[in-house]
Amino acid sequence: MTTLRAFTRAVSPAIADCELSFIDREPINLALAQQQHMAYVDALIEAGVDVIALPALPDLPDSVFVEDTVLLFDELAVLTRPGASSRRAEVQAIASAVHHARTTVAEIKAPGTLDGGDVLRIGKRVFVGLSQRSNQSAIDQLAASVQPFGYSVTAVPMQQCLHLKSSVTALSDDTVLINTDWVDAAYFSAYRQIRVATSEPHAANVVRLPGQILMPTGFPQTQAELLAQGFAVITVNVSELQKAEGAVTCCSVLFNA
Ligand code: CIR
Repeated sequence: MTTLRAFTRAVSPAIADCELSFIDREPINLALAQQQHMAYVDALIEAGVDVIALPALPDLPDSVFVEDTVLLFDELAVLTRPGASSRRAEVQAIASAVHHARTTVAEIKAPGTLDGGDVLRIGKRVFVGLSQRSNQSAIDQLAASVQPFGYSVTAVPMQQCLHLKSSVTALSDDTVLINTDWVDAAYFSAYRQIRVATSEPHAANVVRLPGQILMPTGFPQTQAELLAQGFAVITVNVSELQKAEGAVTCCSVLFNA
């Protein structure tokens, strides 16, 4: 049986200086952010995930959002080159842990930029947001790295939110949760689509765990819809991380051990 493993990284004490693109800056309660992050990690552990908890990086405000720094496929890892230059040192910080996880490690190089939050993998299909953070050069580099392993890569233009996974994530191999105001649903026509409630535009970012979906608190209508559709749902309060424009996928990199 394969073990599901995850990298996480503790909240940086500098999180107040995080990058923000689509939301206004509000004070972040650091102690609460740390507590909420610990509860998030506990939820992963409860769900049976083997968590590799990396230490906080005091000089890198956004480093809790490990998802953006590396993509982990079964066959290889791909170190990213984040679109925000303030975040590039986060990649070096995770590289040695990544080399323990995978023997083949590719890297996105300039002029490519790629945030892991823009990469949605469903089986052998890889959708990549062509966003403010991720560009065509990186998508071409990623395709060259993963196509030999049988993956197909599709660029998905999007403008209205930070990352592709702000607008769509997978609930299962055949179903996505999607905000069609932020991404063109036609790209996901091969999947059954469950739409977020119109009053909950930020609800599409959820983590698919074995047998259950992890989502933030505060999206009761979307949560009820998932339950009605037969998904088991667990929730975590990540209010302070949301003020840093994070959500639930961004705080971990899940991979098969
Ligand atoms: C940023 O703007 O880069 C961070 N403040 C938030 C990154 C969130 N990452 C993600 O959803 N994958």
